[in-house]
Amino acid sequence: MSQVIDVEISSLITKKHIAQFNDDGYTLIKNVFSSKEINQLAMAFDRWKEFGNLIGRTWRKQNTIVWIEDSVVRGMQWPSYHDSVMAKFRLDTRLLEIVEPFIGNNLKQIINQLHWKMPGSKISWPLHRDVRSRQPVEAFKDLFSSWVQTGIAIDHHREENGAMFVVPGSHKDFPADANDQSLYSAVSYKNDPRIKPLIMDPGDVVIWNAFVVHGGGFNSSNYLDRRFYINGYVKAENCTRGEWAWKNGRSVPLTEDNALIQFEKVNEVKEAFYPEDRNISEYVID
Ligand SMILES: O=C(O)CCC(=O)C(=O)O
Repeated sequence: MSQVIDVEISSLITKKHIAQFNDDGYTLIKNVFSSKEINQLAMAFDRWKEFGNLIGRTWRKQNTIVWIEDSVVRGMQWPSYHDSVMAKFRLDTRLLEIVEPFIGNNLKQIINQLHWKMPGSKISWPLHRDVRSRQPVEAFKDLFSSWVQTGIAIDHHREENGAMFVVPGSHKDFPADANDQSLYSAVSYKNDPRIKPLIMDPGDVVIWNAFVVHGGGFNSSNYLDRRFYINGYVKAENCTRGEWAWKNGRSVPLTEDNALIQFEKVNEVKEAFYPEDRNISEYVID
């Protein structure tokens, strides 16, 4: 990282965070949420996991989807339409304070996502760049500097329980061309000398660039769950999709009208359904 004298930009972001984000493609902000807040989020995660166990198979209602693989609840998108705890934290002013120096305060949201990795589960996220999921490409302008993904650690993230790995600097390895599909999957980076686990404690927040290589390994621990709350924001003027998050710094709560994000038929198919019953394959995306 370049030598930077550390100066606070806000109560959470310093010049070092900004330099690390620019140089490495990610930065970690420690102790953003208190243990009480994390307990609240952990309970919300558990309620959705129980919901997943009850419904038993991958299930969708408009933008909200619960992914179940081999009877294991592994992820979910857009709980916030139906869950006041998740909805509260997606618009928490501390998240705005963290992303604002990078993408401003007039923001839409594309990702509102929960990841579980239960001990011993066969869940992993092979190394990739998130640009792969920012589709269609033409809905996003200048993705490199208009998009930030955030992740809140609910549990301790350690190598043994499936912490995310990141390859610092890999966002600059190639021109940031969102149309270049050869960038999307990045499994060959597993032997890159720069790769490192992202060690997080509950309440820490990581933010990363759409072009940095990252992914997560297996949870091989016996007891440590590994839950991660992910919210991705984009400069509103550079994206034609998404739910509003903040308009010039003022938070915008969700309504029951779902915006077009990743589910193309969001306004055609309003009922809940099991995609399998309609011969629809649902892939886990990010
Ligand atoms: O949950 C993880 O370990 C990885 C998440 C990830 O790679 C992503 O959200 O793009």
